[in-house]
Amino acid sequence: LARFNWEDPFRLDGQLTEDERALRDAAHNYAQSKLQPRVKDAFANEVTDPEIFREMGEMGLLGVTVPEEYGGLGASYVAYGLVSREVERVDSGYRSMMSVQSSLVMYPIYAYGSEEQRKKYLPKLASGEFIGCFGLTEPDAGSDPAGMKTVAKKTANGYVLNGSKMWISNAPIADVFVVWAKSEAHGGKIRGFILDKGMKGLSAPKVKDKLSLRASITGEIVMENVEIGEDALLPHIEGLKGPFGCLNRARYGISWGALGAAEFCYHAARQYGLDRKQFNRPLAQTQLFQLKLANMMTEISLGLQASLQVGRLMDEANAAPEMVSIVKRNNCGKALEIARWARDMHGGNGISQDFHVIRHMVNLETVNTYEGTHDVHALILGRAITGLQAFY
Ligand code: TGC
Ligand code: FAD
Repeated sequence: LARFNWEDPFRLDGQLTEDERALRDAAHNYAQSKLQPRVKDAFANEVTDPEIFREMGEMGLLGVTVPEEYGGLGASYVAYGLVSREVERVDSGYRSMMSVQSSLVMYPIYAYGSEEQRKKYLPKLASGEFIGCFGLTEPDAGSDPAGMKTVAKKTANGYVLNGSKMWISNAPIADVFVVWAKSEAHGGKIRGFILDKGMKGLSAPKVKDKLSLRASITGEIVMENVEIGEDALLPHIEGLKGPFGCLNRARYGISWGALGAAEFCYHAARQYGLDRKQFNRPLAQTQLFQLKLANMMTEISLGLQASLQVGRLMDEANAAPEMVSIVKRNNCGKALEIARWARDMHGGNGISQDFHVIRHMVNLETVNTYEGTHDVHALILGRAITGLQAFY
């Protein structure tokens, strides 16, 4: 009989290239040795150590898919997914820091930017010397970013920006702000702009007292008559497909990341069930406990296979956005469910920071919401299935 491995049911490992396995292992070792020891304090005290960007940069974990000439690794989207999975195995907030930098800041500068913009920003973002953020969401425009109010007005030498963005990962510590605004000079179409920290009229106050994703700093972006030159405009994209092009990549990375958090919870629940005895036998020897573990393993292994397939198609430039919606939505929803089961299976200990499962559980509430909520992705898929638009 072929052997079965409860940690890798469909032998994902054997479906990876040598380079992908090597990067995954490096990310695993970094996350376990440098991030895991920090996370309890970071989450408890709501602190984000900017040094983490430098460390990730040194390890090559920022802009994994960006070509080497701009400081990236030129690696596959599968490799990027594997890095997300390892970082989020520790905490969704750390993966958030990494994926915003990679998919939402470096990607648009690479894909939509001028050669000067690429050279100015990408190497420093790849090394972690610069921290980036991505401003799309506004207080009155979340699921419906087309409703944004931020505007760019033409001036003699460039543009002046007014508006505010809400719930922006990394913003309070960011050096580079990729901001989306309606540009009057372009018929009111959405355009991307790169803003630098310290510009007059630009501020990024911290959103305090989050009860989820506390290790990842979140802020507003407030723009009051921020004057920028023509060279701040991302020249090669117009319309909502600009930010969505970035989101396709970030959402895909999240589909792997959420399962990293789920795997942590699954492994922790299994071990807890083996160690703890009630009614004179290990909890893991009860039928209900085993049913939950079987469900966890099944959902994680199916989800990983689906993300791997989407990643392979992405590497062939042949992945449809709806495929990404399937894996973002399903993997986040299942990961949240798995974290809730794991919390329950730890009994009272499940609510203690020391066992980590409740931290993953509350983090995954955010992961299920940002980058398109669970329901918004259902509507994207519903539109693809029926041809009928149900948003409005
Ligand atoms: P719709 O009419 O569907 O499309 C407008 C234009 O965009 C194009 N497009 C896409 N292009 C590339 N990839 C995609 N996935 C695309 N989806 C749409 C589309 O072809 C069209 O182009 P054109 O040339 O015809 O103009 O737009 P809509 O306004 O009806 O959109 C509806 C909806 C719900 C699909 C969309 O607005 C949506 O996805 N809402 C969710 C918003 C969201 O995901 N926000 C994320 C903010 S960033 C974030 O959360 C970062 S957290 C990261 C972290 O910390 O890790
Ligand atoms: P809403 O759009 O108001 O949705 C509220 C509820 O209504 C949801 O359940 C939703 O599914 C439902 N709903 C909405 N429309 C419909 C509909 N048509 N039919 C049925 N139900 C509907 N944004 C950025 O731009 N950059 C970032 O870096 C970033 N980081 C974030 C970090 C954190 C910690 C959080 C919490 C959010 C972040 N976001 C970021 C914002 C995130 O993308 C939005 O919160 C998300 O897109 C949802 O928007 P909203 O919060 O305005 O909710």
